[in-house]
Amino acid sequence: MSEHDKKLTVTRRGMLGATATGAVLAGTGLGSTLMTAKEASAAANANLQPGELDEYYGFWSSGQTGELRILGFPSMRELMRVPVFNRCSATGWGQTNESLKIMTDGLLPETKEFLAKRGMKTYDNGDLHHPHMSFTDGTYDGRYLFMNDKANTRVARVRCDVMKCDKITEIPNAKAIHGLRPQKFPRTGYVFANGEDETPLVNDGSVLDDPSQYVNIFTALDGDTMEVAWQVIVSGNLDNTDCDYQGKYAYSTSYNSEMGMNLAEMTENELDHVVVFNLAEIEAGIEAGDYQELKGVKVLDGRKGQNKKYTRYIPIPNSPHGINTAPDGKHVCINGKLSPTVSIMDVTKLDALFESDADPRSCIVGEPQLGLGPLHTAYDGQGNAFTTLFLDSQIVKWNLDKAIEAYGGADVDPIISKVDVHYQPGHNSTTMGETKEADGKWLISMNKFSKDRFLNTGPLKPENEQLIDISSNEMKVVHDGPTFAEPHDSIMVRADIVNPVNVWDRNDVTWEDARKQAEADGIDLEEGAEEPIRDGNKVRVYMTSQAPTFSLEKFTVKQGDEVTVYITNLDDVDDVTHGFCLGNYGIAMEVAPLATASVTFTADRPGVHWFYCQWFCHALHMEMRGRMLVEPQGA
Ligand code: CUK
Ligand code: CUA
Repeated sequence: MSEHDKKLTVTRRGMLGATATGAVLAGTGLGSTLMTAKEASAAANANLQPGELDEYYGFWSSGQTGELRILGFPSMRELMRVPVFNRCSATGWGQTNESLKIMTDGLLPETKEFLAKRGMKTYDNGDLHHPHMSFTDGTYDGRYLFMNDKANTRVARVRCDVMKCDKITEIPNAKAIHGLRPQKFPRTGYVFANGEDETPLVNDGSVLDDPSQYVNIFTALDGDTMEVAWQVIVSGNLDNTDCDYQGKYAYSTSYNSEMGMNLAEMTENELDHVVVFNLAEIEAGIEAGDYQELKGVKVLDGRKGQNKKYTRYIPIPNSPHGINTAPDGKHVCINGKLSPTVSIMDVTKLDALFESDADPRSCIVGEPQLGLGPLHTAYDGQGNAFTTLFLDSQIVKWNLDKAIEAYGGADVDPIISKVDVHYQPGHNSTTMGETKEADGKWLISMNKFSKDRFLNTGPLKPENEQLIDISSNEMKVVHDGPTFAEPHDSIMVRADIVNPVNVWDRNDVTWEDARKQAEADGIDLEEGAEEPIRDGNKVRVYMTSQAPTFSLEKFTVKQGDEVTVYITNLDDVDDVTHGFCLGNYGIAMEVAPLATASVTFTADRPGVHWFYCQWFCHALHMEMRGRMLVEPQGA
């Protein structure tokens, strides 16, 4: 691209940015398409040239699609989709034995039974809202990503070395895991998970339409084992959650302190609350035996009025939603949703609540009015906060210290600027913004509606994630990014923190079961077997793949056999993934470089069935195929 062309690109992009901020600029007489040098450079940075790499990884929720997505920032290019709670046609997630083990191991026995009656091994849908990375000492450490499933009450973990899900835990006793955050200090540690929907504590049908007996559950998992560490019964439902930089407290918003069952009941009170969880007191309570054991989990009672030191309830104006700890390690913003305010909580004042039963509101040190529908707040690490205003379709930039001074009576306006977004933002996130290393470069506004921003795709339209340059006081929208159903939250992580491998380690635990079975059969996974191993009506086929061939051009089984195909990819070249797709059998899976993958099915269709490599791997990729010969029953 010539210098001249580059300038043209920059200018066009800059004009789009100026149009997006037009409404704000119009009133100031600055609404022209002329760009300052600074604007041009910010816009240019967001517009990477071919072959240039991004500065940040974006880890993206996909809502009801049930997967995790990886984007590059600031280009906003989608780099990868990582199936988690969903069934994936490309990778075989939800069909391979390796993925089914991960998807079923952590299910409750009652769920396995329920699904088996429907002919299912696991759920094939999920609703993934909140992906967050593991922390060490207050910042991302690149080990794991954790995420919730609101639809089927689960928490999952993705390994950052291979970017695959390795654990899924169904949470007992609770219903609808929504808010989720990893412990920031000293490390993760705990993964905190909110139960959103209230149900009877033992939900076996003995209590039905008697909401006075419903409870909500807060859960802490152990991020290393993915087992539930403990649970606390609370009053009111739980929405979003976060924790401090000191390792002492976690806290959750509740939009329904009334425990109402319909809209009118749920929004009746002027004040709902934030529940604060005292981690040391909870651990002491477990030590002292102050719990009941329910479905194998130690459950403590932290309901309002119990006056135990596990929880405190802080009144917050009507239906708070997002809760976000600032990088200063001291302040926490609680977003009012139905109230135009954000309440600022000072975590250093929480000790007093537990020690001296101080007024629960004494930890609130600011409550600025910011606009209509505040949902979530992000930070720049320089004392400023960015709050999404759902109803106003704006992001408001404001100063924490000034808001605190104003609450103390000073005549100062904490609001610095506002920018229009398109349209109706839910979450926003900033680069490294939920860590103590927040760097104040970029903000993403995750807008629920895109309306007219893209070519019309019919009644179902994409969401619109807008990239905003926050390097100066005046925020600039520099890019529109359409996304499909239906991201809620995202994080942006400095690229040097995330270092995935290019090929698998042959000793990886993922195919431990395959390795054990091969050993029992006297077979080397890395060599495969020339003939299927028969064990009654169970048949095991061991193959290797090396571009452009499978080690077997054909194998023969009998109709009705339960066949397991194991494929080990011997190509230790980066980006040479093979696949195994068995035509008209509904079978397909990914076999990544140096990985083993396996799939089990019943060979109930007699005849000749071609399998092929469905991952384009070589000039002779089309030729990478073979036959499964199924002898008819009785032959
Ligand atoms: S929640 Cu969706 S906009 Cu599930 Cu984090 Cu606030
Ligand atoms: Cu191997 Cu395509």
